[in-house]
Amino acid sequence: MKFSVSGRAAAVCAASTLSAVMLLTNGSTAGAAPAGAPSTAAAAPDISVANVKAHLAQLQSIATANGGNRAHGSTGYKASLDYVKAKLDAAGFTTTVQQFTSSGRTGYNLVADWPGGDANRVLMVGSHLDSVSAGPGINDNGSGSAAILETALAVSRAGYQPAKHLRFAWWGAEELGMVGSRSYVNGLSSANRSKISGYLNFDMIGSPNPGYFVYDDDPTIQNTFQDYFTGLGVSTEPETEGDGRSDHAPFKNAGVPVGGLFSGADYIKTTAQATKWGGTSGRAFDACYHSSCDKTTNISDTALDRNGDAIAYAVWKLSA
Ligand code: DTR
Ligand code: ZN
Ligand code: ZN
Repeated sequence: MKFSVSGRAAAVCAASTLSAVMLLTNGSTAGAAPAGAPSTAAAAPDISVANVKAHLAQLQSIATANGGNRAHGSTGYKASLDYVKAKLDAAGFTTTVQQFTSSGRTGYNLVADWPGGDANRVLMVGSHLDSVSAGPGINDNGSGSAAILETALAVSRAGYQPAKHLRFAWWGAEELGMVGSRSYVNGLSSANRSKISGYLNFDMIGSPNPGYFVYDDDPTIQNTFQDYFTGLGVSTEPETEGDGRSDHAPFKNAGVPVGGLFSGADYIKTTAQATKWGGTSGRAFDACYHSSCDKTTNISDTALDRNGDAIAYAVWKLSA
């Protein structure tokens, strides 16, 4: 079923396993990146932690204005998606909103393509945008959502024109079991799935008592992140307890190389970890995990800053 709404085109892609999926794009076509000082520099820009925190403040305001959360099926979730989409549309991305149904409620994924690059080699960057119903979900996962949004805006500001095609995604209903990302992967043809050269996932990257964990799934992606932290003089640990626990899982199950960063949830920081990373041993990395206190005060600026810059480093490096 096709809609044409004032310069926008909408089309239905193949029904996902959950329900018919509707696409609404902003209509700008893939092609040369918007005019700007073209940059193919290998060096990634600094990601302003102040800008990332400004996005988090917006997500907090949205939750406060919508019953205190941004959960799947809530007005707070859709308002969060509208906020992110507006920033990306203004920055020259081609955005698509995918609808799906889960637990009787409508969910949405936001997919944003940066025009240009090799359509047969797509680097994807994703985070889930939904919170649990208990609270605003600022660390889980406003932190990942805001950091990749700011990275996407940095790509636009730089007029970056990488060899690969860049695609960013904000997933719905991760807290219900990676529903949005699974719907996306299930909706891909095998040809389109094989074009994805890698998927980078960021779920909880600003934990207040942070650890520095790097997904240990794909060695090339893992080494890229480790190189960044080595340059900072920050040691990392492999992320081992998250297998299957976030939106990288559907991509990994489909054979796509995956990686990502994690700053810890309700597990307890050990003495050895506190010695190398600072913070407090014997306490959770994020004591507000899935709680009402997961607010803007529940963030380590240092972890958010370091992880945001690591995301940009990896995007520039892996898309070259
Ligand atoms: N499942 C995520 C939080 C989470 C717990 N362990 C990991 C490991 C890697 C990434 C994410 C997570 C959530 O509650 O959204
Ligand atoms: Zn969660
Ligand atoms: Zn999460």
